Amino acid sequence: MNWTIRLIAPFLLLGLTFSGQALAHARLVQATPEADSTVARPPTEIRLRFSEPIEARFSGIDLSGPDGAKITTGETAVQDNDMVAPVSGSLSPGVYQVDWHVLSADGHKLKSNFTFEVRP
Ligand SMILES: [Cu+2]
Repeated sequence: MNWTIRLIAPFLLLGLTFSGQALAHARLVQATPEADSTVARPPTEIRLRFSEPIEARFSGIDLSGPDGAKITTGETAVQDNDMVAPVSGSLSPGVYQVDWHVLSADGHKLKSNFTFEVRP
């Protein structure tokens, strides 16, 4: 029976290697405003940086206000690892939620959210 183990062991190792690479997909590395932060000045844009390039077509940012209502932002722009949504007008004091979704260059879809507070 030993020979079967010797035969399949290299394939098992190969499988582990590939699954390890698959786990290394794009993740959010920087956000402006920062997650869970309090900012004195209302942001003029929501800027997210990922660990890998992302695809513009299936990526986006949704912003909602203290009352939970969606806030219309400018069109989300994607360049390389960065995604930016311009915020027009001044956000009044309160807690805002950023919902983002991206398709990373390796084909994985990811989404998450965070909040920040505007407190002048
Ligand atoms: Cu991935």
